[in-house]
Amino acid sequence: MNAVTQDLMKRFSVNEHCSSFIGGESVNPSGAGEDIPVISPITEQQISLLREASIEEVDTAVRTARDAFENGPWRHMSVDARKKVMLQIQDVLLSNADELAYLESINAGLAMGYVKGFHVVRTGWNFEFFAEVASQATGEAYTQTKPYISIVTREPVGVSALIGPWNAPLALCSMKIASCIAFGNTCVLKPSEFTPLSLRRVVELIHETDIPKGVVNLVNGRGHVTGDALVSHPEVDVVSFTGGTKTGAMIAARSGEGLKPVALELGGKSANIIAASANIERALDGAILGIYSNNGQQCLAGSRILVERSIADEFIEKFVARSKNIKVGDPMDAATEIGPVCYQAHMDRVLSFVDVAKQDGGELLTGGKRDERHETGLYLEPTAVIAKSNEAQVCQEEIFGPFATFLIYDHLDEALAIANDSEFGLVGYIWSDHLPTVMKASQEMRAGTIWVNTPMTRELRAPFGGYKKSGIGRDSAKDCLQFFTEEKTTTIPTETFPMAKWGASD
Ligand code: TXE
Repeated sequence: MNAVTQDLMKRFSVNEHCSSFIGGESVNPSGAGEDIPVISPITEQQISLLREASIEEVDTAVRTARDAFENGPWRHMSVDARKKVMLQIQDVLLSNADELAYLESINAGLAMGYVKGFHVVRTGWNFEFFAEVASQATGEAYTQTKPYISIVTREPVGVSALIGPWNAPLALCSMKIASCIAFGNTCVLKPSEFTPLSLRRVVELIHETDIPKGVVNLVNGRGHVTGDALVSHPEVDVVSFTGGTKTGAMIAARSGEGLKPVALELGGKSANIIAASANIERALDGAILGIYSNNGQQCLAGSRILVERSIADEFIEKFVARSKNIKVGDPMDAATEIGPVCYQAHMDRVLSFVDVAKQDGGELLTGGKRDERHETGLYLEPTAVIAKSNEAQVCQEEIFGPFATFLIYDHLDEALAIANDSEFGLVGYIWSDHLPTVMKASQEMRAGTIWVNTPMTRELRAPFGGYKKSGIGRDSAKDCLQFFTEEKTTTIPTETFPMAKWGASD
Protein backbone atom coordinates (compact mmCIF):
# COMPACT_ATOMS: atom_id res chain seq x y z
CA MET A 1 0.00 0.00 0.00
CA ASN A 2 1.46 3.34 -0.99
CA ALA A 3 1.17 6.80 0.54
CA VAL A 4 -1.67 7.80 -1.78
CA THR A 5 -3.79 4.93 -0.49
CA GLN A 6 -2.89 5.72 3.10
CA ASP A 7 -4.05 9.31 2.56
CA LEU A 8 -7.28 8.20 0.92
CA MET A 9 -7.97 5.77 3.74
CA LYS A 10 -7.75 8.68 6.15
CA ARG A 11 -10.02 10.82 3.97
CA PHE A 12 -12.83 8.34 3.42
CA SER A 13 -14.01 6.20 6.23
CA VAL A 14 -15.41 2.75 5.61
CA ASN A 15 -18.28 1.77 7.86
CA GLU A 16 -17.31 -0.79 10.44
CA HIS A 17 -20.38 -2.83 9.54
CA CYS A 18 -22.07 -3.35 6.24
CA SER A 19 -25.66 -4.31 6.87
CA SER A 20 -28.84 -4.35 4.83
CA PHE A 21 -30.79 -1.22 3.92
CA ILE A 22 -34.53 -1.69 3.91
CA GLY A 23 -37.40 0.78 3.56
CA GLY A 24 -35.05 3.74 3.57
CA GLU A 25 -33.32 2.70 6.80
CA SER A 26 -30.06 1.05 7.63
CA VAL A 27 -30.91 -2.26 9.25
CA ASN A 28 -29.70 -2.90 12.71
CA PRO A 29 -29.27 -6.63 12.44
CA SER A 30 -30.94 -8.85 14.96
CA GLY A 31 -27.87 -11.03 15.05
CA ALA A 32 -29.67 -13.84 13.29
CA GLY A 33 -27.26 -13.84 10.35
CA GLU A 34 -23.51 -14.42 10.26
CA ASP A 35 -20.81 -11.78 10.24
CA ILE A 36 -18.48 -12.09 7.27
CA PRO A 37 -15.22 -10.14 6.96
CA VAL A 38 -14.93 -7.86 3.95
CA ILE A 39 -11.30 -7.98 2.86
CA SER A 40 -9.51 -5.43 0.70
CA PRO A 41 -7.46 -7.05 -2.09
CA ILE A 42 -5.01 -4.14 -1.72
CA THR A 43 -4.25 -4.46 1.98
CA GLU A 44 -5.44 -8.06 2.45
CA GLN A 45 -6.90 -6.74 5.69
CA GLN A 46 -10.46 -6.68 6.89
CA ILE A 47 -12.02 -3.31 6.06
CA SER A 48 -15.57 -3.95 7.18
CA LEU A 49 -17.79 -6.65 8.56
CA LEU A 50 -20.69 -7.78 6.42
CA ARG A 51 -23.77 -8.58 8.44
CA GLU A 52 -25.44 -11.31 6.54
CA ALA A 53 -29.18 -10.97 6.02
CA SER A 54 -31.03 -14.00 7.32
CA ILE A 55 -34.05 -15.52 5.59
CA GLU A 56 -36.25 -13.41 7.89
CA GLU A 57 -34.43 -10.23 6.94
CA VAL A 58 -34.78 -11.04 3.25
CA ASP A 59 -38.47 -11.61 3.87
CA THR A 60 -38.75 -8.14 5.45
CA ALA A 61 -36.93 -6.59 2.49
CA VAL A 62 -39.13 -8.28 -0.10
CA ARG A 63 -42.33 -7.46 1.78
CA THR A 64 -41.19 -3.84 2.07
CA ALA A 65 -40.60 -3.73 -1.68
CA ARG A 66 -43.99 -5.38 -2.26
CA ASP A 67 -45.74 -2.88 -0.01
CA ALA A 68 -44.00 0.04 -1.75
CA PHE A 69 -45.05 -1.40 -5.09
CA GLU A 70 -48.68 -2.07 -4.19
CA ASN A 71 -49.40 0.83 -1.88
CA GLY A 72 -46.65 3.41 -2.44
CA PRO A 73 -46.66 6.29 -4.90
CA TRP A 74 -43.81 5.15 -7.20
CA ARG A 75 -45.67 3.18 -9.85
CA HIS A 76 -48.53 5.68 -9.95
CA MET A 77 -46.29 8.71 -10.36
CA SER A 78 -46.15 10.36 -13.76
CA VAL A 79 -43.18 9.36 -15.81
CA ASP A 80 -41.93 12.94 -15.62
CA ALA A 81 -42.08 12.94 -11.83
CA ARG A 82 -40.15 9.65 -11.73
CA LYS A 83 -37.65 11.08 -14.18
CA LYS A 84 -37.03 14.00 -11.85
CA VAL A 85 -36.11 11.58 -9.07
CA MET A 86 -33.90 9.54 -11.39
CA LEU A 87 -32.01 12.71 -12.34
CA GLN A 88 -31.65 13.59 -8.65
CA ILE A 89 -30.10 10.15 -8.18
CA GLN A 90 -27.64 10.79 -10.99
CA ASP A 91 -26.70 14.12 -9.38
CA VAL A 92 -26.17 12.73 -5.91
CA LEU A 93 -24.07 9.84 -7.21
CA LEU A 94 -21.87 12.09 -9.32
CA SER A 95 -21.45 14.55 -6.44
CA ASN A 96 -20.03 11.67 -4.41
CA ALA A 97 -17.88 10.27 -7.21
CA ASP A 98 -14.63 10.36 -5.22
CA GLU A 99 -16.04 8.40 -2.33
CA LEU A 100 -17.75 5.84 -4.56
CA ALA A 101 -14.60 5.35 -6.60
CA TYR A 102 -12.59 4.94 -3.42
CA LEU A 103 -14.96 2.32 -2.02
CA GLU A 104 -14.95 0.39 -5.29
CA SER A 105 -11.20 0.58 -5.46
CA ILE A 106 -10.44 -0.46 -1.88
CA ASN A 107 -12.98 -3.29 -2.03
CA ALA A 108 -12.84 -4.61 -5.61
CA GLY A 109 -9.27 -3.57 -6.46
CA LEU A 110 -10.26 -1.59 -9.56
CA ALA A 111 -8.12 1.39 -10.55
CA MET A 112 -9.62 4.38 -8.79
CA GLY A 113 -9.14 6.86 -11.65
CA TYR A 114 -10.77 4.44 -14.08
CA VAL A 115 -13.68 3.83 -11.71
CA LYS A 116 -14.23 7.54 -11.16
CA GLY A 117 -13.92 8.50 -14.82
CA PHE A 118 -15.80 5.58 -16.27
CA HIS A 119 -17.78 3.38 -13.86
CA VAL A 120 -19.14 6.16 -11.64
CA VAL A 121 -20.05 8.28 -14.66
CA ARG A 122 -21.79 5.27 -16.18
CA THR A 123 -23.52 4.60 -12.86
CA GLY A 124 -25.06 8.08 -12.92
CA TRP A 125 -25.78 7.91 -16.65
CA ASN A 126 -27.73 4.65 -16.20
CA PHE A 127 -30.34 6.58 -14.21
CA GLU A 128 -30.61 9.35 -16.78
CA PHE A 129 -30.66 6.88 -19.65
CA PHE A 130 -33.43 4.64 -18.31
CA ALA A 131 -35.48 7.62 -17.14
CA GLU A 132 -35.39 8.78 -20.74
CA VAL A 133 -36.24 5.30 -22.04
CA ALA A 134 -39.27 5.16 -19.76
CA SER A 135 -40.37 8.63 -20.77
CA GLN A 136 -40.15 7.77 -24.48
CA ALA A 137 -41.83 4.36 -24.26
CA THR A 138 -44.89 3.96 -26.42
CA GLY A 139 -47.75 1.49 -26.68
CA GLU A 140 -49.46 -0.07 -29.68
CA ALA A 141 -52.93 0.07 -31.13
CA TYR A 142 -54.57 -2.47 -33.45
CA THR A 143 -57.63 -1.41 -35.42
CA GLN A 144 -57.79 -4.16 -38.04
CA THR A 145 -60.52 -6.19 -36.35
CA LYS A 146 -63.64 -4.04 -36.65
CA PRO A 147 -65.37 -2.66 -34.64
CA TYR A 148 -62.64 -2.90 -32.04
CA ILE A 149 -59.56 -1.06 -31.09
CA SER A 150 -57.06 -3.09 -29.09
CA ILE A 151 -54.48 -1.06 -27.27
CA VAL A 152 -51.32 -2.56 -25.82
CA THR A 153 -49.87 -0.88 -22.79
CA ARG A 154 -47.03 -1.81 -20.48
CA GLU A 155 -47.18 -1.91 -16.72
CA PRO A 156 -44.46 -2.43 -14.16
CA VAL A 157 -43.81 -6.08 -13.43
CA GLY A 158 -43.63 -5.71 -9.64
CA VAL A 159 -40.83 -6.63 -7.27
CA SER A 160 -37.47 -7.52 -8.79
CA ALA A 161 -34.59 -9.43 -7.24
CA LEU A 162 -31.34 -7.98 -8.54
CA ILE A 163 -28.23 -10.07 -7.89
CA GLY A 164 -24.85 -8.72 -8.83
CA PRO A 165 -21.24 -9.85 -9.15
CA TRP A 166 -17.98 -8.54 -7.73
CA ASN A 167 -16.02 -7.63 -10.83
CA ALA A 168 -17.71 -4.28 -11.56
CA PRO A 169 -20.31 -3.77 -8.84
CA LEU A 170 -21.16 -0.12 -9.48
CA ALA A 171 -21.43 -0.25 -13.24
CA LEU A 172 -23.35 -3.51 -13.41
CA CYS A 173 -25.72 -3.18 -10.45
CA SER A 174 -26.57 0.46 -11.11
CA MET A 175 -27.83 -0.61 -14.51
CA LYS A 176 -30.03 -3.21 -12.86
CA ILE A 177 -31.46 -0.73 -10.33
CA ALA A 178 -32.01 2.02 -12.91
CA SER A 179 -33.61 -0.18 -15.56
CA CYS A 180 -35.85 -1.77 -12.93
CA ILE A 181 -37.16 1.32 -11.13
CA ALA A 182 -37.47 3.54 -14.22
CA PHE A 183 -40.60 1.62 -15.24
CA GLY A 184 -42.26 1.90 -11.83
CA ASN A 185 -41.02 -1.30 -10.18
CA THR A 186 -39.50 -1.76 -6.77
CA CYS A 187 -36.50 -3.95 -6.03
CA VAL A 188 -34.27 -5.76 -3.60
CA LEU A 189 -30.62 -5.71 -4.58
CA LYS A 190 -28.10 -8.26 -3.34
CA PRO A 191 -24.53 -7.29 -4.14
CA SER A 192 -21.73 -9.82 -4.06
CA GLU A 193 -20.61 -10.63 -0.52
CA PHE A 194 -17.04 -9.89 -1.66
CA THR A 195 -17.76 -6.32 -2.74
CA PRO A 196 -20.69 -4.83 -0.84
CA LEU A 197 -19.25 -1.43 0.05
CA SER A 198 -19.84 0.84 -2.95
CA LEU A 199 -23.40 -0.37 -3.52
CA ARG A 200 -24.33 -0.02 0.13
CA ARG A 201 -23.32 3.63 -0.18
CA VAL A 202 -25.16 4.02 -3.49
CA VAL A 203 -28.41 2.85 -1.91
CA GLU A 204 -27.86 5.20 1.01
CA LEU A 205 -27.23 8.10 -1.40
CA ILE A 206 -30.31 7.23 -3.44
CA HIS A 207 -32.27 7.94 -0.28
CA GLU A 208 -30.96 11.51 -0.18
CA THR A 209 -33.33 12.17 -3.11
CA ASP A 210 -37.12 12.26 -3.21
CA ILE A 211 -37.36 8.53 -3.89
CA PRO A 212 -40.18 6.99 -1.86
CA LYS A 213 -39.03 4.57 0.84
CA GLY A 214 -39.17 0.91 -0.07
CA VAL A 215 -38.53 1.35 -3.79
CA VAL A 216 -34.84 0.42 -3.55
CA ASN A 217 -33.87 -2.05 -0.82
CA LEU A 218 -30.63 -3.88 -0.30
CA VAL A 219 -29.74 -7.10 1.47
CA ASN A 220 -26.20 -8.26 2.06
CA GLY A 221 -25.00 -11.81 2.36
CA ARG A 222 -23.71 -14.89 0.65
CA GLY A 223 -25.37 -16.44 -2.36
CA HIS A 224 -26.52 -19.71 -0.89
CA VAL A 225 -28.05 -17.95 2.14
CA THR A 226 -29.28 -14.45 1.32
CA GLY A 227 -29.27 -14.84 -2.47
CA ASP A 228 -31.23 -18.06 -2.44
CA ALA A 229 -33.78 -16.69 0.04
CA LEU A 230 -34.29 -13.73 -2.26
CA VAL A 231 -34.64 -15.65 -5.52
CA SER A 232 -37.06 -18.16 -4.02
CA HIS A 233 -39.22 -15.64 -2.17
CA PRO A 234 -42.80 -15.97 -3.43
CA GLU A 235 -43.29 -12.18 -3.54
CA VAL A 236 -40.45 -11.70 -6.02
CA ASP A 237 -41.78 -11.38 -9.58
CA VAL A 238 -38.60 -11.39 -11.70
CA VAL A 239 -34.90 -12.10 -11.18
CA SER A 240 -32.05 -10.31 -12.89
CA PHE A 241 -28.63 -11.90 -12.34
CA THR A 242 -25.06 -11.29 -13.45
CA GLY A 243 -22.43 -13.77 -12.37
CA GLY A 244 -20.98 -17.19 -13.04
CA THR A 245 -22.61 -19.72 -15.35
CA LYS A 246 -23.05 -22.43 -12.72
CA THR A 247 -24.71 -19.98 -10.33
CA GLY A 248 -26.86 -18.71 -13.18
CA ALA A 249 -28.12 -22.22 -13.89
CA MET A 250 -28.99 -22.70 -10.21
CA ILE A 251 -30.82 -19.39 -10.10
CA ALA A 252 -32.73 -20.21 -13.29
CA ALA A 253 -33.83 -23.53 -11.77
CA ARG A 254 -34.92 -21.85 -8.53
CA SER A 255 -36.77 -19.13 -10.42
CA GLY A 256 -38.38 -21.79 -12.60
CA GLU A 257 -39.97 -23.33 -9.51
CA GLY A 258 -41.86 -20.08 -9.03
CA LEU A 259 -42.31 -19.46 -12.80
CA LYS A 260 -40.37 -16.23 -12.48
CA PRO A 261 -38.80 -14.78 -15.61
CA VAL A 262 -35.00 -14.51 -15.33
CA ALA A 263 -32.41 -12.42 -17.13
CA LEU A 264 -28.97 -13.99 -16.88
CA GLU A 265 -25.73 -12.35 -17.91
CA LEU A 266 -23.10 -15.03 -17.43
CA GLY A 267 -19.59 -15.96 -18.39
CA GLY A 268 -17.63 -15.84 -21.60
CA LYS A 269 -14.55 -17.23 -23.33
CA SER A 270 -14.58 -14.87 -26.21
CA ALA A 271 -12.45 -15.19 -29.31
CA ASN A 272 -10.36 -12.24 -30.35
CA ILE A 273 -9.40 -12.88 -33.98
CA ILE A 274 -6.33 -11.00 -35.22
CA ALA A 275 -6.18 -11.35 -39.01
CA ALA A 276 -3.02 -10.60 -40.99
CA SER A 277 -5.05 -7.85 -42.71
CA ALA A 278 -5.41 -5.96 -39.39
CA ASN A 279 -3.68 -2.76 -38.41
CA ILE A 280 -1.31 -4.69 -36.18
CA GLU A 281 -0.44 -1.90 -33.75
CA ARG A 282 -4.10 -1.14 -33.09
CA ALA A 283 -4.92 -4.84 -32.82
CA LEU A 284 -2.14 -5.17 -30.27
CA ASP A 285 -3.46 -2.27 -28.17
CA GLY A 286 -6.95 -3.72 -28.45
CA ALA A 287 -5.93 -7.27 -27.55
CA ILE A 288 -4.12 -6.02 -24.45
CA LEU A 289 -7.09 -3.94 -23.30
CA GLY A 290 -9.40 -6.80 -24.26
CA ILE A 291 -7.84 -9.21 -21.79
CA TYR A 292 -6.17 -7.12 -19.11
CA SER A 293 -8.53 -4.20 -18.47
CA ASN A 294 -10.67 -4.31 -15.32
CA ASN A 295 -7.85 -6.46 -13.91
CA GLY A 296 -8.79 -9.17 -16.41
CA GLN A 297 -12.03 -9.77 -14.57
CA GLN A 298 -14.76 -9.18 -17.09
CA CYS A 299 -17.24 -11.40 -18.83
CA LEU A 300 -16.62 -9.67 -22.14
CA ALA A 301 -12.84 -10.19 -22.13
CA GLY A 302 -11.19 -11.28 -25.36
CA SER A 303 -9.55 -14.15 -23.54
CA ARG A 304 -8.83 -16.49 -26.49
CA ILE A 305 -6.59 -14.56 -28.84
CA LEU A 306 -6.51 -16.25 -32.26
CA VAL A 307 -3.68 -14.95 -34.43
CA GLU A 308 -3.16 -15.66 -38.13
CA ARG A 309 0.05 -17.66 -38.61
CA SER A 310 1.86 -15.19 -40.90
CA ILE A 311 1.87 -12.50 -38.19
CA ALA A 312 1.76 -14.72 -35.12
CA ASP A 313 5.43 -14.67 -34.05
CA GLU A 314 5.74 -10.91 -34.30
CA PHE A 315 2.35 -10.24 -32.69
CA ILE A 316 2.87 -12.60 -29.76
CA GLU A 317 6.40 -11.32 -29.17
CA LYS A 318 5.12 -7.74 -28.97
CA PHE A 319 2.18 -8.78 -26.77
CA VAL A 320 4.54 -10.50 -24.33
CA ALA A 321 6.90 -7.52 -24.24
CA ARG A 322 3.99 -5.17 -23.50
CA SER A 323 2.60 -7.57 -20.86
CA LYS A 324 5.94 -7.53 -19.00
CA ASN A 325 5.86 -3.74 -19.03
CA ILE A 326 2.30 -3.24 -17.75
CA LYS A 327 2.12 -1.31 -14.50
CA VAL A 328 0.72 -3.65 -11.89
CA GLY A 329 0.12 -2.00 -8.57
CA ASP A 330 -1.94 -0.11 -6.11
CA PRO A 331 -5.20 0.85 -7.82
CA MET A 332 -5.22 4.19 -6.00
CA ASP A 333 -2.07 5.12 -7.88
CA ALA A 334 -2.94 7.05 -11.05
CA ALA A 335 -0.22 5.26 -13.04
CA THR A 336 -1.53 1.77 -12.30
CA GLU A 337 -2.85 -0.24 -15.22
CA ILE A 338 -3.69 -3.51 -13.46
CA GLY A 339 -4.69 -3.73 -9.82
CA PRO A 340 -5.12 -6.78 -7.62
CA VAL A 341 -7.60 -9.54 -8.37
CA CYS A 342 -10.63 -9.48 -6.16
CA TYR A 343 -10.15 -12.17 -3.52
CA GLN A 344 -7.69 -14.81 -2.40
CA ALA A 345 -9.56 -17.94 -3.53
CA HIS A 346 -10.06 -16.33 -6.93
CA MET A 347 -6.34 -15.56 -7.21
CA ASP A 348 -5.51 -19.18 -6.37
CA ARG A 349 -7.97 -20.36 -9.03
CA VAL A 350 -6.50 -18.05 -11.70
CA LEU A 351 -2.96 -19.19 -10.91
CA SER A 352 -3.98 -22.86 -10.96
CA PHE A 353 -4.59 -22.53 -14.70
CA VAL A 354 -0.84 -22.19 -15.35
CA ASP A 355 -0.27 -25.87 -14.53
CA VAL A 356 -3.52 -26.81 -16.25
CA ALA A 357 -2.24 -25.11 -19.42
CA LYS A 358 1.07 -26.95 -19.24
CA GLN A 359 -0.60 -30.31 -18.60
CA ASP A 360 -2.63 -29.79 -21.77
CA GLY A 361 0.57 -29.24 -23.78
CA GLY A 362 0.56 -25.46 -23.61
CA GLU A 363 3.50 -23.15 -22.98
CA LEU A 364 3.76 -20.29 -20.51
CA LEU A 365 4.86 -17.16 -22.39
CA THR A 366 4.99 -14.70 -19.51
CA GLY A 367 3.77 -14.17 -15.96
CA GLY A 368 2.04 -17.06 -14.27
CA LYS A 369 2.80 -16.04 -10.71
CA ARG A 370 2.11 -13.57 -7.98
CA ASP A 371 3.79 -10.22 -8.56
CA GLU A 372 6.46 -10.33 -5.91
CA ARG A 373 7.29 -6.63 -6.05
CA HIS A 374 4.38 -6.04 -3.67
CA GLU A 375 4.51 -7.08 -0.05
CA THR A 376 0.75 -7.10 0.29
CA GLY A 377 -2.06 -7.21 -2.22
CA LEU A 378 -3.41 -9.86 -4.55
CA TYR A 379 -1.28 -8.81 -7.50
CA LEU A 380 -0.63 -11.13 -10.43
CA GLU A 381 1.87 -10.75 -13.20
CA PRO A 382 0.02 -10.31 -16.50
CA THR A 383 0.02 -13.83 -17.85
CA ALA A 384 -0.06 -15.28 -21.34
CA VAL A 385 0.06 -18.88 -22.50
CA ILE A 386 -0.06 -20.49 -25.90
CA ALA A 387 -2.30 -23.52 -26.08
CA LYS A 388 -1.79 -26.62 -28.16
CA SER A 389 -5.38 -26.69 -29.34
CA ASN A 390 -8.75 -25.22 -28.57
CA GLU A 391 -9.60 -28.37 -26.62
CA ALA A 392 -7.23 -27.28 -23.84
CA GLN A 393 -9.01 -26.36 -20.64
CA VAL A 394 -7.58 -22.82 -20.76
CA CYS A 395 -9.42 -22.36 -24.07
CA GLN A 396 -12.69 -23.69 -22.76
CA GLU A 397 -13.00 -22.36 -19.21
CA GLU A 398 -13.48 -18.79 -18.15
CA ILE A 399 -10.41 -17.88 -16.06
CA PHE A 400 -11.50 -14.33 -15.26
CA GLY A 401 -8.12 -12.81 -14.51
CA PRO A 402 -5.21 -11.15 -16.30
CA PHE A 403 -4.58 -14.37 -18.21
CA ALA A 404 -4.44 -14.45 -22.02
CA THR A 405 -4.53 -17.63 -24.08
CA PHE A 406 -3.14 -17.69 -27.62
CA LEU A 407 -3.97 -20.00 -30.50
CA ILE A 408 -2.60 -19.78 -34.04
CA TYR A 409 -4.74 -20.32 -37.15
CA ASP A 410 -4.14 -20.60 -40.89
CA HIS A 411 -7.47 -19.68 -42.50
CA LEU A 412 -10.39 -17.52 -41.48
CA ASP A 413 -12.75 -20.51 -41.62
CA GLU A 414 -10.53 -22.31 -39.13
CA ALA A 415 -10.51 -19.25 -36.84
CA LEU A 416 -14.29 -19.02 -36.96
CA ALA A 417 -14.68 -22.73 -36.21
CA ILE A 418 -12.38 -22.31 -33.19
CA ALA A 419 -14.26 -19.18 -32.10
CA ASN A 420 -17.54 -21.09 -32.14
CA ASP A 421 -16.15 -24.21 -30.49
CA SER A 422 -17.08 -22.99 -27.01
CA GLU A 423 -19.97 -23.44 -24.66
CA PHE A 424 -20.05 -19.64 -24.35
CA GLY A 425 -21.13 -17.02 -26.86
CA LEU A 426 -21.00 -13.61 -25.22
CA VAL A 427 -18.88 -11.52 -27.59
CA GLY A 428 -16.47 -11.91 -30.49
CA TYR A 429 -13.71 -9.58 -31.65
CA ILE A 430 -12.33 -9.28 -35.17
CA TRP A 431 -9.33 -7.15 -36.16
CA SER A 432 -8.99 -6.68 -39.91
CA ASP A 433 -9.00 -3.89 -42.49
CA HIS A 434 -10.38 -6.27 -45.13
CA LEU A 435 -14.15 -5.79 -45.34
CA PRO A 436 -15.09 -9.33 -46.49
CA THR A 437 -13.10 -10.77 -43.56
CA VAL A 438 -14.88 -8.46 -41.14
CA MET A 439 -18.31 -9.21 -42.59
CA LYS A 440 -17.77 -12.94 -42.60
CA ALA A 441 -16.57 -12.93 -39.00
CA SER A 442 -19.48 -10.76 -37.93
CA GLN A 443 -21.96 -13.09 -39.61
CA GLU A 444 -20.42 -16.40 -38.57
CA MET A 445 -19.41 -15.85 -34.95
CA ARG A 446 -22.10 -17.19 -32.65
CA ALA A 447 -22.02 -14.45 -30.04
CA GLY A 448 -24.36 -11.71 -28.86
CA THR A 449 -22.01 -8.83 -29.66
CA ILE A 450 -19.27 -8.53 -32.27
CA TRP A 451 -16.63 -5.84 -31.90
CA VAL A 452 -14.81 -4.88 -35.09
CA ASN A 453 -11.42 -3.19 -34.72
CA THR A 454 -12.29 -2.00 -31.25
CA PRO A 455 -11.95 -3.26 -27.73
CA MET A 456 -15.11 -3.39 -25.64
CA THR A 457 -17.53 -0.54 -26.28
CA ARG A 458 -20.97 -0.73 -24.71
CA GLU A 459 -23.83 0.93 -26.58
CA LEU A 460 -26.59 0.95 -23.96
CA ARG A 461 -29.27 1.32 -26.62
CA ALA A 462 -28.25 -1.92 -28.34
CA PRO A 463 -28.78 -5.43 -26.95
CA PHE A 464 -25.98 -6.94 -24.89
CA GLY A 465 -26.12 -10.55 -23.78
CA GLY A 466 -25.04 -14.00 -24.71
CA TYR A 467 -25.68 -16.97 -26.94
CA LYS A 468 -25.41 -20.45 -25.44
CA LYS A 469 -24.22 -20.63 -21.82
CA SER A 470 -23.38 -16.93 -21.72
CA GLY A 471 -26.89 -16.14 -20.65
CA ILE A 472 -30.55 -15.65 -21.24
CA GLY A 473 -31.99 -12.35 -22.35
CA ARG A 474 -30.39 -9.06 -23.30
CA ASP A 475 -29.73 -5.68 -21.74
CA SER A 476 -30.73 -2.66 -23.80
CA ALA A 477 -33.34 0.06 -23.73
CA LYS A 478 -35.88 -2.16 -25.49
CA ASP A 479 -34.95 -5.42 -23.75
CA CYS A 480 -35.02 -3.91 -20.25
CA LEU A 481 -38.39 -2.34 -21.03
CA GLN A 482 -39.66 -5.78 -22.02
CA PHE A 483 -38.14 -7.55 -19.04
CA PHE A 484 -39.25 -5.10 -16.37
CA THR A 485 -42.79 -4.58 -17.64
CA GLU A 486 -45.84 -6.70 -18.30
CA GLU A 487 -47.73 -6.24 -21.54
CA LYS A 488 -51.45 -5.68 -21.36
CA THR A 489 -53.96 -5.75 -24.19
CA THR A 490 -57.21 -3.83 -23.69
CA THR A 491 -59.88 -4.35 -26.33
CA ILE A 492 -62.64 -1.75 -26.72
CA PRO A 493 -65.51 -1.76 -29.22
CA THR A 494 -65.73 1.54 -31.09
CA GLU A 495 -69.47 1.19 -31.67
CA THR A 496 -72.37 -0.66 -30.09
CA PHE A 497 -72.46 -3.99 -31.90
CA PRO A 498 -75.06 -6.74 -31.90
CA MET A 499 -74.40 -9.32 -29.22
CA ALA A 500 -75.92 -12.80 -28.90
CA LYS A 501 -78.56 -12.77 -26.18
CA TRP A 502 -78.14 -16.20 -24.61
CA GLY A 503 -80.89 -17.12 -22.22
CA ALA A 504 -83.01 -14.17 -23.28
CA SER A 505 -85.57 -16.07 -25.35
CA ASP A 506 -88.31 -18.28 -23.90
O1 TXE B 1 -19.57 -15.71 -8.74
P1 TXE B 1 -21.07 -16.14 -8.44
P2 TXE B 1 -18.22 -16.34 -8.22
C1 TXE B 1 -17.61 -15.96 -13.35
C2 TXE B 1 -16.11 -15.99 -13.30
C3 TXE B 1 -15.81 -16.40 -11.91
C4 TXE B 1 -16.93 -17.37 -11.68
C5 TXE B 1 -17.28 -17.60 -10.25
O2 TXE B 1 -15.65 -16.97 -14.19
O3 TXE B 1 -14.57 -17.00 -11.78
O4 TXE B 1 -18.04 -16.79 -12.33
O5 TXE B 1 -17.42 -16.40 -9.57
C6 TXE B 1 -24.63 -14.73 -5.86
N1 TXE B 1 -28.57 -17.94 -5.20
N2 TXE B 1 -18.16 -14.64 -13.15
O6 TXE B 1 -18.43 -17.71 -7.71
O7 TXE B 1 -21.12 -17.19 -7.41
C7 TXE B 1 -23.35 -14.27 -5.19
O8 TXE B 1 -23.55 -14.04 -3.82
C8 TXE B 1 -28.57 -16.62 -5.38
C9 TXE B 1 -18.62 -13.99 -14.33
O9 TXE B 1 -17.61 -15.39 -7.29
O10 TXE B 1 -21.74 -16.35 -9.71
C10 TXE B 1 -23.04 -13.02 -5.99
O11 TXE B 1 -23.85 -11.94 -5.53
N3 TXE B 1 -27.45 -15.90 -5.54
C11 TXE B 1 -19.30 -12.75 -14.06
C12 TXE B 1 -23.47 -13.40 -7.41
O12 TXE B 1 -24.35 -14.51 -7.23
C13 TXE B 1 -26.27 -16.54 -5.54
C14 TXE B 1 -19.12 -12.02 -12.83
C15 TXE B 1 -22.32 -13.81 -8.33
O13 TXE B 1 -21.58 -14.80 -7.71
C16 TXE B 1 -26.21 -17.94 -5.34
C17 TXE B 1 -18.69 -12.82 -11.73
C18 TXE B 1 -27.43 -18.64 -5.16
N4 TXE B 1 -27.47 -19.97 -4.99
C19 TXE B 1 -18.20 -14.07 -11.92
N5 TXE B 1 -24.91 -18.31 -5.37
C20 TXE B 1 -19.84 -11.96 -15.19
N6 TXE B 1 -20.78 -12.50 -15.97
O14 TXE B 1 -19.45 -10.81 -15.37
C21 TXE B 1 -24.18 -17.19 -5.56
N7 TXE B 1 -24.98 -16.12 -5.66
